[in-house]
Amino acid sequence: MAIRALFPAAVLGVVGLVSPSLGGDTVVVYVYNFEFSINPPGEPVEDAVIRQGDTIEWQWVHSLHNVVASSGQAEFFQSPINNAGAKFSHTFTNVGTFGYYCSVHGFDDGAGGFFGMGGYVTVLCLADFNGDTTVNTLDFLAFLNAYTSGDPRADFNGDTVINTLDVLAFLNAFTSPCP
Ligand SMILES: [Ca+2]
Ligand SMILES: [Ca+2]
Ligand SMILES: [Cu+2]
Repeated sequence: MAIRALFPAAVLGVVGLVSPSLGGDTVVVYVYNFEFSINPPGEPVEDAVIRQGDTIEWQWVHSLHNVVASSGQAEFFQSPINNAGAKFSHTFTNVGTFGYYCSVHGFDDGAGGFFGMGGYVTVLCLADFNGDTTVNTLDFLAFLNAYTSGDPRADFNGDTVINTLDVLAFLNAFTSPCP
């Protein structure tokens, strides 16, 4: 396509795309003895990286843990002390990295972090298409690359069709200040 021809293949080739979707999705974080992770117990412990408007659903694998946002942050959430099988959700509208902890096995450090059992949720700006926490022309290139190659992530407005409305939606996000 003409748009692709504007950019050398080598440039497009190095643009990485982060897997998370573009808002409105739910990402699961497992709660178990004594970690929070997007991977189940026995697999590497990894914090969630989502985009504005996505929801984290914590799922309890083991009992007697809770989820409490560290104090002084733009996002607040707190679950009861739950048992295995429980679920708790929070939708993130602010961009940034948000600490949380289990008040049974950890505590608030008073600065957006924690001691003991805790984790972080990183929320990326919608226009941060390559997921490097900065919105710049690389995101524009990454979007164009996805668009011209028919990558499902180019369905920026989420209507299941990739067309010029997605370009407009991306440009709108790209030119809007990221909250
Ligand atoms: Ca970026
Ligand atoms: Ca679309
Ligand atoms: Cu705990």
